[in-house]
Amino acid sequence: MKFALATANKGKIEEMRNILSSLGIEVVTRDELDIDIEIEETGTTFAENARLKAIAICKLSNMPSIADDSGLVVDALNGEPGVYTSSYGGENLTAKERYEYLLENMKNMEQKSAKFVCNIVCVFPSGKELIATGECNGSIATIPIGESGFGYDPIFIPDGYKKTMAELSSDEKNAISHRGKALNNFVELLRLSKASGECV
Ligand code: ITT
Repeated sequence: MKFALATANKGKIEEMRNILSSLGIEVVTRDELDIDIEIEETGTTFAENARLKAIAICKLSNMPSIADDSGLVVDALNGEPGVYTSSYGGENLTAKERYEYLLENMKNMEQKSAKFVCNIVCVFPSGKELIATGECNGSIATIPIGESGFGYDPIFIPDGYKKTMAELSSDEKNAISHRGKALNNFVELLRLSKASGECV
């Protein structure tokens, strides 16, 4: 079975494709399907937004569709930017400008703890839905370091590491990341639902 990926974010697409192919799941992207639409993320939770994206792409592709909604939850900022991570600091900023804005807001905060959260929702043409989550705990760095990954990786230090997510190789990141965990959980659910004879 082939799955459509509902994300338009190139960093996510690369990671999702690598992780899912290592788990035996083949995916096609929106670009490959020639689907060019803006999906409004009007939900107030990661799960709601992932569901909106998966439903939209499932309708257009008529394929089982996997959506990722994710973000950075910072304790000292009362959970911000959370579901608004992709637009934190305003519209039309670069990824670098967004994490610089976050670093500025964290400048005088002693508490640096944070986590990346990922919700994966898969919607099937039958209407069946699977949802899986993953989290990666860590802390916010004082200065950005590293070139790998995307988004806020240069300012996020995973627990147990002395380097940022952007200093890890893609395999190292995928093994511990919120997305890696959520996708592993999703594939486990998919296998269970197939094994139990549920029609997907
Ligand atoms: P799609 O909706 O098309 O999937 P998006 O970038 O808008 O792409 P989200 O609404 O889920 O996706 O926004 C999540 C943001 O959180 C994303 O833009 C990144 O800035 C950040 N983010 C999520 N996962 C990340 C990761 O692994 N490393 C760094 N930043 C991440």
